[in-house]
Amino acid sequence: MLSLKCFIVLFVLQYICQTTYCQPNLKFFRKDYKYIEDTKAFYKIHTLHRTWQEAKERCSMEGATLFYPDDDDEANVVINYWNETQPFSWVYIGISTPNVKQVFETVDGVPITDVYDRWGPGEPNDAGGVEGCVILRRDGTLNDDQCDKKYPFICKKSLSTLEWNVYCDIPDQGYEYVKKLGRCYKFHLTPMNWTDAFTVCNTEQSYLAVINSQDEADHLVAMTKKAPKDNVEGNYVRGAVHLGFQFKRNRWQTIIKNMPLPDSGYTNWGGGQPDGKGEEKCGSMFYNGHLNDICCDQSLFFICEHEIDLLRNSYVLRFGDVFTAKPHDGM
Ligand SMILES: *[C@@H]1O[C@H](CO)[C@@H](O)[C@H](O)[C@H]1NC(C)=O
Ligand SMILES: *[C@@H]1O[C@H](CO)[C@@H](O)[C@H](O)[C@H]1NC(C)=O
Ligand SMILES: [Ca+2]
Ligand SMILES: [Ca+2]
Ligand SMILES: [Ca+2]
Repeated sequence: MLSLKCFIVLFVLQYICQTTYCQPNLKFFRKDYKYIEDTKAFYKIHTLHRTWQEAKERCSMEGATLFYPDDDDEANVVINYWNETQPFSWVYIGISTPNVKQVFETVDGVPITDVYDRWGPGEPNDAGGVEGCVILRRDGTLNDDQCDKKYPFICKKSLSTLEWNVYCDIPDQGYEYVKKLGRCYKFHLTPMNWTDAFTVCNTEQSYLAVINSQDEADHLVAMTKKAPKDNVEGNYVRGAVHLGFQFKRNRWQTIIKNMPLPDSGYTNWGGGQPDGKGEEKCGSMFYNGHLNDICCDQSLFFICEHEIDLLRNSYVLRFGDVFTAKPHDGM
């Protein structure tokens, strides 16, 4: 009975989604990606040089994959965009030799001959016997190169693989809808400094989480407890997560409308905090929910908060019930 009701509601929801409310959004992935209609995909040119492996991981972290051209048309379209926006001469693409030397395949395991294999003159030459990763030159030709060199790269997300997080009204499936609070959160397991964390939340159409009530604090504590963070290695500070407040204009304020922290609804500092004496200008929360000031350059886990636009998403109001079901139940 319940599942039939959910089925009908979800069906209606999807219908509304397709015809009115969600349409403008369907071609949105993240703020930092550019949609190109010709290839029906989103791209981001990363200017920070990374090794091939780092580049691949970076794209994956953004919910995308390391770009490689599917064919001549896509190579042209993307190089054209690259020519218009960035000066560098080559980028890593998602093609390497993961298994056998000189046997090139894409990051998703497709032989290079099934996609784009316009090698430059004399390539691939496996120079020095150490070239296993492929770069694309601006003229459209490929070269095998050393995987630990650092190059810019391009990430891609095709429209057809874009899933919509119906609960949160964004594509990122990493966001979890919290009914009690009427909004969504994502715990980020890649530690970053406060500034980078702020930017990452922003590109996900969200903001570095701001606690506005004890309920919200309790939820962030529970989320932090649950997050599979114990095996994350690296040089970062354990025991606290970045949050959206900072010391600015001689006071602690949230990043939302620069609201003074005491007006935010939650000011439960940890014992003795803030203790940075002006050195620690960024906001964080100890795993137990108490607030802490911390140096902005310290890497920590962090939580993004996403508000759902109730006006555009009026079905949330009308079909509030639907949120007791999973998005794909009965579909
Ligand atoms: C991009 O620029 C390169 C070098 O300036 C040029 O050889 C190439 O034809 C251009 N490609 C496209 C698709 O605009
Ligand atoms: C944060 O890290 C980035 C590198 O990811 C660096 O460029 C930036 O200067 C750092 N910011 C602070 C405040 O430490
Ligand atoms: Ca080569
Ligand atoms: Ca909040
Ligand atoms: Ca402190």
